[in-house]
Amino acid sequence: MALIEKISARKILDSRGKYTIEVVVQNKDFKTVACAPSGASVGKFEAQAFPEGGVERSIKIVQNELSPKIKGMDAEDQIEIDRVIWDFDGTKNLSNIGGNAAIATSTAVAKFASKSRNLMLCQYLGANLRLPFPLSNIIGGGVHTKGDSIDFQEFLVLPLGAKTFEEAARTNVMVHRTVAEIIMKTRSSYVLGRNDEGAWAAPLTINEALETLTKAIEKVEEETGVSAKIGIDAAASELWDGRKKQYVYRKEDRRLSPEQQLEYLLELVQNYDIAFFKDPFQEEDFDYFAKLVANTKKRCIITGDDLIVTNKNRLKTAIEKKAVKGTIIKPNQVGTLTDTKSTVELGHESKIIPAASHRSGETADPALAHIAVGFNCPIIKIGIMGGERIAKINELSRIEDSLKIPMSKPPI
Ligand code: 2PG
Ligand code: MG
Repeated sequence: MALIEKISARKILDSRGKYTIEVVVQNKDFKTVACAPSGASVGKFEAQAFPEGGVERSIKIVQNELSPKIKGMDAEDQIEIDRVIWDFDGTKNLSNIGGNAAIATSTAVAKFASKSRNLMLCQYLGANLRLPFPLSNIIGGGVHTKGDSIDFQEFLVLPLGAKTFEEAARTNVMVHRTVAEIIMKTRSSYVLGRNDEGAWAAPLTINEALETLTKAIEKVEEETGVSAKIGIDAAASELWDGRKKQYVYRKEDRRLSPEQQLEYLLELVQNYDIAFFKDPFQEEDFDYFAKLVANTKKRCIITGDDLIVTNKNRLKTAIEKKAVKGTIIKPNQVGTLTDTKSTVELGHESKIIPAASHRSGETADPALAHIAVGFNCPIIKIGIMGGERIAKINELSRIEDSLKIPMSKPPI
């Protein structure tokens, strides 16, 4: 029994300098805190992060209205508490209380229960624990990067050859560093900066980014023997012009119909060692996702994020239509840990790979590391630079050290 006596909330800054919410759950013996992240490339079907009136309004609602409803409940009754949150909100997208307040409350409750049992959060959340492979953003563009940036949002590394989490994280750091060395060799007058997720904001075309990443991965593999693959996040909803029904590549000055987009993506997957491809089409296009899955000859985890938004019903549709091989798991998209878990479970049952994921606006809360391990996600999409990302990476290495659990089976 972990009796909740009080829930309070306050505003804090996220890694982009925007306000978000942290929620504190306490009784006279101890207290736990959880913080909510925020996205920039936000899916249209996600929970609404804040209600009208913003973070201040969320805080007032949590303290004055939600807190009395949860007070006196047992933090181990996660399902019940999450139901209270939904019933109290009364909308489909948590727009009254705000998805960020909901997930921070839900996560703080789980932390509270785990603390009362003296367990790490991941141990409290699940069994047969394994460590996830970190999928890290190395070269970035899209809405996470200022200026005339690359049209795709992310070029990532997935170190599937790593035998331990420590080795996996080190590989990603080395690839990040090596990419900068390669870029600076040919563009020595350029000042290389980092974007919202700590990826290099480089003046490259999509092909140049892929060539650079390929070289860096090969070089690191030569040095360390650890093999790694490429990931891409096209964040295609951000490229989509719904009126003209085209994907607009501003930097490369190209417009592609969905059919041309399909041909282009198949060509990329054929030409590069891409093992993970997220959001290749806009968030409503289950059919073209399915065409990509059906026509991809290599093993590549075609993954929905904005398409599914961690929502079980949308994942069901994607499964029926054979639209994805992987699904991004972002707890704040769906608002509670109970919902997050049931989407992950549907993924597991249907052989869809769940990849736990950070948001571009993050906090130093390490909870995502525990959620990835506790819910058996074989991949965690997380940056390898910046304190708010490293908080999760370091937490995973602490989990590795203290629980001595193995890596997940490579999902591909
Ligand atoms: C994404 C995320 C994280 P955002 O698109 O997957 O990389 O970005 O939080 O802006 O949606
Ligand atoms: Mg996004």
